[in-house]
Amino acid sequence: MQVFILIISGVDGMKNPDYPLDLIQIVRKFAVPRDVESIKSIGAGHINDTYLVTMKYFGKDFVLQRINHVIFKDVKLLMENILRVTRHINLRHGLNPEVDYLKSPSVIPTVTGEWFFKDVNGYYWRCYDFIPHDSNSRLSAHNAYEGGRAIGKFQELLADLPGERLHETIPFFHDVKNRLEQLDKAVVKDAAGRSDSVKKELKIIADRKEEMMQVRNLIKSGKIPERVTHNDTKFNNILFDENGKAIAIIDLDTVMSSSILFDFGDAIRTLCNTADEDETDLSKVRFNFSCFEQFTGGYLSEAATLLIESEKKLLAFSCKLMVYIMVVRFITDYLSGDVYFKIKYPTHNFHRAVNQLRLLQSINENFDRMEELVRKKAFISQK
Ligand code: ADP
Ligand code: GN1
Ligand code: MG
Repeated sequence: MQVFILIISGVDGMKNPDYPLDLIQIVRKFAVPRDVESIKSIGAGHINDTYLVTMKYFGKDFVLQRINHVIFKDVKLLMENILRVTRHINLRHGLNPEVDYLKSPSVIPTVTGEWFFKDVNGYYWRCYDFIPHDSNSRLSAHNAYEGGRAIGKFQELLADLPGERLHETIPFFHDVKNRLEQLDKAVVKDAAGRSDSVKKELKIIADRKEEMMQVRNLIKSGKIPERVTHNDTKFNNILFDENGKAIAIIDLDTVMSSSILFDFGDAIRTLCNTADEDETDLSKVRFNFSCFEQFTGGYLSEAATLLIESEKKLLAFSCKLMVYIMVVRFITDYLSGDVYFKIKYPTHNFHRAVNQLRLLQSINENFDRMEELVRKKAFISQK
């Protein structure tokens, strides 16, 4: 059986098209066999629309995605980044599959040799090979270790990416100052008339601002180096096999030059939350210290030799920072009328923000032992 995935998005300007989507005609634009068995929507990503394209006889399946061009404004540059990154990882994997175990999806060209297809309505499509994986993988200490290993490996594999700096597909993506400015604007504009209802959350955000700006200043000053990083390391962007082994990292739209701290912190944000980011019962939301321990061990098993002392020292803090940034982004989107993240009900973004605030509180309660653990595992000197 062979499968293809197609991705479609739900942001303003990217609503479901008002014409019936003839997915088979879009699949036909790509250099894949003609024996398509089925095309069905898959995945729980917040940004693109993804379809699995199953083949009858070919023995390999595909993924078709509609790229969110409202968020990723220059699809050509975006695909240039993805090609460079996937080719580099797959080349290294091909040279040494035992050591460089991590795969990345290969981009399938169109029949005319392009890397994406623009339809008559202005929507952009791309096709990847489907990486068979365990679609039911659940969070566990073992997965956390493997997840850490995969993120560390990803950074290590890309540390020698030749050529120019990657294109910035979303400028200032993890720049907390930028995110706070966007929030301020959303509060003033109050497009959805919701500002009054989030006063408590805005106060918590303001109270923590100074603490969160510190890392940004270290990055700007060059004390934290820029490296090729993923920038969206949430759990469902890491694929595992049936034995819980991490086999691939997907969702490469945000691979850019940035700090490793964001990859570490963002992975912990989802891998070490005892509940899902969408959980509304806050009593279920806690920081899972043993998953943190496992993730950190796995991550350092691959990345330790890459990192410098200033990065290691901030690993624990990066978890607070990434959760804080997500609080700011979810509240901003809620105030803006839910124009960025896909939602399932009107207060979804608000509840995501509150969930992340609860997680932040739980991280604070665990922070001393997180720092202690990182110090031991990363052999940071006490000075
Ligand atoms: P989004 O940006 O919307 O999060 P992703 O690229 O993460 O989109 O894709 C959404 C989901 O589709 C993933 O979480 C995964 O389940 C599935 N998926 C995407 N690409 C592949 C692939 N090449 N092989 C297997 N599954 C994939
Ligand atoms: C989005 O695309 P997805 O669902 O993997 C977002 C991330 C957020 C995440 C929150 C390009 O990730 O930055 O952390 O939602 N991706 C983009 O769940 O904005
Ligand atoms: Mg994703």
